[in-house]
Amino acid sequence: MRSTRTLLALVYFSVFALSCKAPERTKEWWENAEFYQIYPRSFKDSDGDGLGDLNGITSKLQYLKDLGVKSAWISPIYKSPMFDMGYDVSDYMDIHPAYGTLEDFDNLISEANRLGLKILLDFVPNHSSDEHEWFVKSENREAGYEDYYIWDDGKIDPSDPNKRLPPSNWLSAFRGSGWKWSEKRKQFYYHCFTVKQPDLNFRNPLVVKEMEKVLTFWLERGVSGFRCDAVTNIYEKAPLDGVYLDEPENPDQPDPDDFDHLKHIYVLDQPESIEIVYQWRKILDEYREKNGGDQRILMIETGSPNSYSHQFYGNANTEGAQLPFNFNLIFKVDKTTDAQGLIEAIDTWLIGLPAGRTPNWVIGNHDNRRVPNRYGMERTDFMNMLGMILPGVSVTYQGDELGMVDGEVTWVETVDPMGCNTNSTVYDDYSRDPARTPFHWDSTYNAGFSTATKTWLPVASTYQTINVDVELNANGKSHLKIYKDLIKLRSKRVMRNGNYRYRENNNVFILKRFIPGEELVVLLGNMNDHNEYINLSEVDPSIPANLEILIVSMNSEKVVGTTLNTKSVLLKPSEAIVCGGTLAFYWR
Ligand SMILES: *[C@@H]1O[C@H](CO)[C@@H](O)[C@H](O)[C@H]1NC(C)=O
Ligand SMILES: *[C@@H]1O[C@H](CO)[C@@H](O)[C@H](O)[C@H]1NC(C)=O
Ligand SMILES: CC(=O)N[C@H]1CO[C@H](CO)[C@@H](O)[C@@H]1O
Ligand SMILES: [Ca+2]
Ligand SMILES: [Ca+2]
Repeated sequence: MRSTRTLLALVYFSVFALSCKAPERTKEWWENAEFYQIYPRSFKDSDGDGLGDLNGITSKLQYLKDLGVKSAWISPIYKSPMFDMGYDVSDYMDIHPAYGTLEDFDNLISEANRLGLKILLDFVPNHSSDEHEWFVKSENREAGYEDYYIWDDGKIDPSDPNKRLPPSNWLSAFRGSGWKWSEKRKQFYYHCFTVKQPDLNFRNPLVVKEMEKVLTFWLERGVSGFRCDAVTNIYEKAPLDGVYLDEPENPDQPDPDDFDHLKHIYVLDQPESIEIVYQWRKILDEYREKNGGDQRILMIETGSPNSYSHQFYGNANTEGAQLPFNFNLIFKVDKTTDAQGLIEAIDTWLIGLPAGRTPNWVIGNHDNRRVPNRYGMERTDFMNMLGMILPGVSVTYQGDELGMVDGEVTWVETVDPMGCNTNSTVYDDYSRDPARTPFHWDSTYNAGFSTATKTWLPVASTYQTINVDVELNANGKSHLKIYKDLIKLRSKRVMRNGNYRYRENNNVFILKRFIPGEELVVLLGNMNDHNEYINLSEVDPSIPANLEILIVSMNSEKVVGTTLNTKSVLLKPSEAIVCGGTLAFYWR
């Protein structure tokens, strides 16, 4: 057994030693980047009205620079009546007045340029606000705008021929029918999200053109790309002989108003929604050819099956989005997940990943509960380590670097339509507000977010212990210091170009990044609720007897800079550590 292993190892080593000689391709800026999601309403309020704004963001770009992230994507800042917190755009080429002006935006970009940070905007193509002039004109059947949205007469109500019923059983993601009757136009329009967010009709070439103009407008103002919202919703199945087809029911969800009550074979994941991303990529590439500079990029919001999501990357003939978001660590991992479950969640994205494409890891955003609440307080650092040490791109939602926990938002304070569309008893199961409360800068009034008497959502009660100031100045460890150390670690060659393998042993998750004969980085995370011993040499003979401890989780008592004896590693429940060393030879 032993000798075959050694022999195998030698064979692998020689294969890899050879392949290592190949010159390294120069990577584009985004391929190893850390992305940081700014939720503008809650990041920093510069003028004391209780709402975050552009000047607030600009004043804090230095914070992002100090964190070490490469790029920020900003949730919508466009003019909006704010029924879905800006995901209901009433003018794609202007800034929401409470957030600032186009001039403020230009200032933000020039400050970002000065600091070497790349800014991406959220692009919301699937739907506009019903207060957008396109919708107003379309509802009035103004020439040229008639077909900007998805209009239909509906079905005749058998009990009253003067009444109409919705064209199909399609549901809104925010509960209830996805069709809304317009008294003015005497037709229904389709809205996958709130009634205030009518879906645009991308089967109309004029709409496609309008959206291309939006992309160009912001490229010219200096953005480095776009994070594209709800892309899998863009196209619906075209009506058959003028009739929209009903979706089949999903027996797993009996509540008829819940979006999951139907199997979305017609309103999600249509092939045309992939094609349009390829067209946008062309626009970005052409813009770069003409104007120079670094690659402009597309990040795609997709929670669809990987076989669909992976297609956004492009194919042998066509380039697509650089980064379709990978939400598997959000959807498939929670407090109860064991190491095997985690491995499956990681596999789900990496297996079938088209060759040469860059993986990415999202662990939080404004639609899901905070990292400690979802994964368990004790696993907070481990999840940040995982997102940073797995190969490719990491995506952090603002506050996750601090270990921010869900804020407390009462029914009366609730503003998210997903919460408001339910009732005072169950709203907390639906509302996305708890993850959207103001960012914690320091221990002063309103966590240093705003001087207002009332902020748009209440500041979470935890702000005096979880905030930037306290965590930066902590005597010992802090989530924030751990996060910054992880970003520093990412500058190592092994993290940029190294190979990777992950496995588990007695429910301890083990991830290694390595360049054979050169560098090794190992992440260990105990997913048990009891102490666990592991013998790494037994699990992976290529790991040397001693490694240096580089980064440890808050709950660890190990000391950074000391040596880890890998033949006998004791890990406390949920303890996570990152170690480094030299890799003698290749081992699978
Ligand atoms: C709130 O909604 C839930 C689930 O839809 C329902 O079971 C409950 O009866 C409702 N409560 C009130 C007070 O309306
Ligand atoms: C760890 O495993 C190695 C390789 O199998 C073995 O030589 C060593 O004795 C083990 N150490 C302990 C503490 O079990
Ligand atoms: C993660 C994300 O961006 N979610 C958004 C998807 O789109 C809907 C409608 O625009 C928003 O409400 C979500 O916040
Ligand atoms: Ca403000
Ligand atoms: Ca749509």
